[in-house]
Parts: sequence; structure tokens; C-alpha cells
Amino acid sequence: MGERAVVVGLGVTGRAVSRLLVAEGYEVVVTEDRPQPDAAAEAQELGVELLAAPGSSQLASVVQGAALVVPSPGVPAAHPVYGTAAAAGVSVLSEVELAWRRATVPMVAVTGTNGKTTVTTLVTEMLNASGVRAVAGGNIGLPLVEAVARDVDMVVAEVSSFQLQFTERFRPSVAVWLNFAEDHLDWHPTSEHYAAAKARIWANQTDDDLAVGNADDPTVLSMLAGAPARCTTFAVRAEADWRVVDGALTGPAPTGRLVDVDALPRSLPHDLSNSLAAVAAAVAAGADAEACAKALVDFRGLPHRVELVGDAGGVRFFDDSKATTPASVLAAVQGFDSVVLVAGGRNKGLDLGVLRQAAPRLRAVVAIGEAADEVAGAFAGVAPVTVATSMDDAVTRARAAAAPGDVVLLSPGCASFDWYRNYAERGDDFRRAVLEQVGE
Ligand code: UMA
Ligand code: ADP
Repeated sequence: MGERAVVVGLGVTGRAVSRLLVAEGYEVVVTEDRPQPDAAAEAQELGVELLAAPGSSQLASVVQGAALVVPSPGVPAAHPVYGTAAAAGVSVLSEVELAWRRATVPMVAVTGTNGKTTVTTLVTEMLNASGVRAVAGGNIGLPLVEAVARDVDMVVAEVSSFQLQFTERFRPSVAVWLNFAEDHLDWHPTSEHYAAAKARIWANQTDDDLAVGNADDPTVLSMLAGAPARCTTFAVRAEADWRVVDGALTGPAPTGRLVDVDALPRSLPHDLSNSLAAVAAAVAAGADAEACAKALVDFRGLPHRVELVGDAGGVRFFDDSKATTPASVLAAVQGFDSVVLVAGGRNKGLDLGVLRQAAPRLRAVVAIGEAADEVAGAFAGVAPVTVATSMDDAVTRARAAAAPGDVVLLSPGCASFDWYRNYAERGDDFRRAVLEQVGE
């Protein structure tokens, strides 16, 4: 028998890591705190031992003597496995670290509180349009250990704080940190802990690598000052290497003027910020400027991110279900003059009070889910709020409040797990309710 590896969680990551480690000869034990009915059969198929809902002594005995522990991204900092591994002197490594150690091609990595999937997608499209065969992996859906096994020239990795937390040598050639806002306080004990995890994206880089940071964001900028790699900045407001000059996205020489803002399909401040970040990273990774400009002009956005799903009676309906932080809600609301906002869900431990800043653009608010009272509290005295008991009810109430010219925006600022399995299901349900009420 080979060395023992303990994988925590039998989700997308746990399954991919199990397959890799079994193929490499490890004896793999998967612990799963909330086993699904088919977990045992799945474990058998993977060739791993399943430890369902282990108690602390069971956990200690399986971790003791193991070569490594690989937690799934959703396993919070307070989980007993971390203390158990530390006590037993066993290293804890994330899937991102395992993937990095096996990668044979350079990696571009993208982190940030908001915009990761969008920028990862853009960078991948820019590289492919330039003839560099790139694949997007990581938090975007394709596990990174699978992405690095593909026959490509480059891997573009979307990495969350959870995945960066347990890296040791992870060293992307180009590493982008988009922005920082309060998030995931159900996982990280403090905001500082969350920022420190994100900063690990730059920690092991050297002079041969490039760190790309947002000069509009004070947290990112201060961390960039300590990054060991060469640095480049992008910004919409501040001075930066990549910025908007005379109405065009512009890079430092030799790139120069890239594309007119007017030619972009959407140009909210956060769209410009994401576009500049993507082009800065893609050019550094070998993309050509013309292909980058074309990728930006052709980009039609991703589902559930300020996506138009209905238009009737002068009212447009947008699905922004992927907005699970107050910062992303504020970014979306900025794009419209008069909004009926549908917000709420399961709060990730964040201060929803900051949503109040959106009030000047809001006609009304429909609060949903477990956090409905918190949402209502945030807008008390500054915008009319009603509480809905279902998505159908929310759409009915939003339509009643909206006037012609308004936008009804589902931008929850919260996770979806109170009513749904994930944000995509929530967005789909919103679209269904809209189309049922207003017609196709
Ligand atoms: N589990 C335990 N104990 C725990 C916590 C979880 O046993 O304390 C088990 C769960 O019961 C479940 C498994 O672990 O069976 C789930 O693991 P997971 O929640 O880490 O999810 P995966 O299925 O492995 O998916 C993860 C990412 N999930 C999270 O980061 C929470 C996916 O990002 C990612 O696409 C996938 O790996 C492939 O890399 C999703 C996400 O919501 C889309 N990400 C967050 C976001 O985008 O905001 C960060
Ligand atoms: P992530 O992968 O980091 O969750 P996404 O690209 O999926 O990011 O977008 C998530 C949400 O954040 C969407 O609602 C989107 O409109 C919003 N968003 C995207 N980029 C930014 C940004 N730079 N700043 C603030 N919000 C953003």
C-alpha cells in the first residue's frame, strides 16, 4: 500500500483529487460530514475509503500518520481537521497546490472578491484568440487538477481565498488580484484572514513573474507593494499602467490604445476594471493586443451576472444571481437610473447595511430569504421595502412597484442556499417567474 492521503469532502474537488491521488498510488480516505445517499457507491467507484460524518477520535486516527490532508474549498477554517492535522504534524494542501505541483505549462491565476469568473473567461478567450491554447480551470468549475492534465499551452486558474489559504509553493507566472471587499465571513474568522489568504496568490512569485493589481483598491494596492514579482497596475479612477485614456482602454508602451469604450458591449465601471485587468494579464501571458480588443468587443457576458432575462411594459428584468456580496450588488445598481431591487438569501456573515448606499437609485426593494429582515433594516427610512415569501411573490411585488423605464434587478448580495442548491438555480427560477408573469 502507498502513503495515505485524507481528502475532506466528496464534492467536485474531492472527487477530482481522489482520482488523481488513487492513480498516483496513494491510499485515499475521504471524510464527508454530510454524506449523500450515493456517497458509498461513489467512493467504491473512485477506489477510496469513505469515512462518513467522522467524530473527532475517528478523524484523529485517520489523519495520524497520513502523508497529507486535502480539504475541499468549502471546508471552513473552524473545521476540526485543521487542528487535528497540525497536532499530528501532517501538511494540509489545497487542490490548487496539488495542481500547481503537477502543471507542465505556465499558469495565469485570478483572484478577487468579485469578477473572478468574468476575468478568467476573458483571459482564456484572449489567449485562444491569439493562438495560445488555454483552458480555464479552478473555481470556475473544471477542477484545476484536471485542467493541468489537458493538452494546452497555458492554464488560466480562477482561485478563491479558500484554495489559496492552503498553498505552499503555488507560483503562477501571471497573478491578478482584482479587488477586495468583505466576503466569506462564514468561512474566514476575520477580514484580515481573508485578505491574507488572497495575498498568497503573489507570495511565491519571483522577478520572472508578474503581479497584476487594482490601483483603485487600497487593500490590493498595499499588498501589491509587498509583492516580490514585477508589478503592473490597472484602474478606472486612479493613475495606473492600464487605464482609460481619451475614451479608450490603453496599456503601457508598446501596447498603447487598445479599444474604444464605446465599442464595448457594456461599460459599467466594474466592466472597465475587469476588461483592463484581463488585458493586462493576457498580454503578459503572450496574447496579442488586437486579439484582446476583439475578445472584449465580442464578449457577451456570463449567465446570472446582470443578464437581461425579460422586457415587458417598458420594464427590463435582469438576473444578477451571482452577486452574493453587497459590493457586487452596488456595482450592478450603478449601471441603472431607477431600480426595483430584489435582494436577500443566506447572509455569508457580511454587513448588509452597506446596501443602503444604493438607495438613491432605488424605486423600491423586495426582500427575500433568510436575510429579508436584515435587508429591510438596511433600507429602513431610505427606500420602500416589502418582504416576499417566494420567488414568484418577489417578481409579483417587484412588477407592482416598477414604473415604465425601470429595471427589476435580482442582485441578492447573499448566498442562495436558504431556498436553492446554488446561485444558478436561483437565477433560473427568477427567469422562470419573470417569463411566466410577463410572457416570453
Ligand atoms: N463538506 C464537508 N465538511 C465541511 C464542508 C463541506 O464534508 O465542513 C463536504 C460537503 O458536504 C460536500 C463537499 O464537501 O460534499 C463539497 O465541497 P465544496 O463545498 O468545497 O465544493 P466542491 O463541490 O468541491 O466545489 C468547489 C468550489 N466550491 C466552493 O468553493 C464552495 C466550486 O466553486 C468550484 O467550482 C469547484 O470546487 C471546482 O474547483 C463554487 C463556489 O460557490 C462555484 N465558489 C465560491 C464562489 O464562487 O463564491 C468560492
Ligand atoms: P466571481 O467569480 O468573483 O464571483 P463573477 O465574474 O462571477 O465573479 O461575478 C460575480 C458578481 O460580481 C456578478 O454579480 C457581477 O456582476 C459582479 N462583478 C463582476 N465584476 C465585478 C467587479 N470588478 N466589482 C464588483 N462587482 C463585480
